[in-house]
Amino acid sequence: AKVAIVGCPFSGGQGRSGVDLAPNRLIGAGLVSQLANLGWEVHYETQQSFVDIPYNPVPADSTQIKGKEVNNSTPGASSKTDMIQRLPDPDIGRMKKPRLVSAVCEKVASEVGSIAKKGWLPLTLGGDHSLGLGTVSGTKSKYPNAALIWVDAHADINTPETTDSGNLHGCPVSFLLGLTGCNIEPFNQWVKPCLKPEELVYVGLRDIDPEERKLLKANGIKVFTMHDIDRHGIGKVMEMAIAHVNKNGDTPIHLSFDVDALDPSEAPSTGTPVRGGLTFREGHYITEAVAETGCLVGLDIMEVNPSLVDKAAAEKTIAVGCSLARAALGETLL
Ligand code: DIR
Ligand code: MN
Ligand code: MN
Ligand code: MN
Repeated sequence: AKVAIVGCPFSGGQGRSGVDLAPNRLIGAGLVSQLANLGWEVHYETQQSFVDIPYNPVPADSTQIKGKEVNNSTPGASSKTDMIQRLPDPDIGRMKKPRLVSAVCEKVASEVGSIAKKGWLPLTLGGDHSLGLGTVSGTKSKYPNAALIWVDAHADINTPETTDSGNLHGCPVSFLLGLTGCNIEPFNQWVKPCLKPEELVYVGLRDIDPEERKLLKANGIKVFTMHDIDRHGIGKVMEMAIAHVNKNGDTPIHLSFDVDALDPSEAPSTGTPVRGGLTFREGHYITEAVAETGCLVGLDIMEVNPSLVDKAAAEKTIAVGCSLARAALGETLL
């Protein structure tokens, strides 16, 4: 079987720089040979320059000089990035960097879609979780009935109207569902609401905004919180989660894994850590249970930020990111 790694050095969906360093660091930790050792044919050219688009890709605290050459290229982006005249990307309503996030996600959707259409498994390395709008759109372009398992401390289901932070990494799911307020430029130029509420299940939630809570309930979306995991155990929770979206055992599954679902003791280097998260084994059990279905058609490892905390924390978080990817690709199955 073939896996194609899509490295997305992108941080524009939230406010902390460094999450764009993750793809290179995950690759540098040996992910390509690790997956090859599992028997996969691994395709990885170089990380795509998804940030080579004419909007300012740098964090809000960096200088943006309109009409001049800007010498603050994102690490990992090609040097020609420096020559691009960056257009301003002012907020639209509450949304921060809407044009940049939309343009990057559109490219990711096209890349993931074309990999899926070749019958390969796309493994997207974030970058922040706004990219999930791109990856799931790509998966859905090949598999319209695909289910989505979203593993996260957060629900990422704010709409442009409900988001308090304005950070689009808190909003990808609402665009996929086509919730009220999401039919908005620039996203409505390409996003197809492609996900039905019953095709979605969450695992690991513990930090849900009040408006998100209302949206989850109003749309009847299945959620397994940390409380549910405590009550039933991860084995039963994954049995119920998979049964919910994969009734006949033949539904294609996209797994989008935000490493902040793990407890900060296991994945400390991430932008929005929340205590009380998944243990190392619970996190791996989730990926193993999905691997066991044989239905995995898309995988994301998101929100590793190697610039946060310290070197040891970054290395630990990178290692667990690689380990989750391996487990999802069958490492621990007999
Ligand atoms: C919050 C936090 N719900 C927001 N979301 C995060 O900004 O919309 N998502 N951190 O990963
Ligand atoms: Mn997330
Ligand atoms: Mn999260
Ligand atoms: Mn996030």
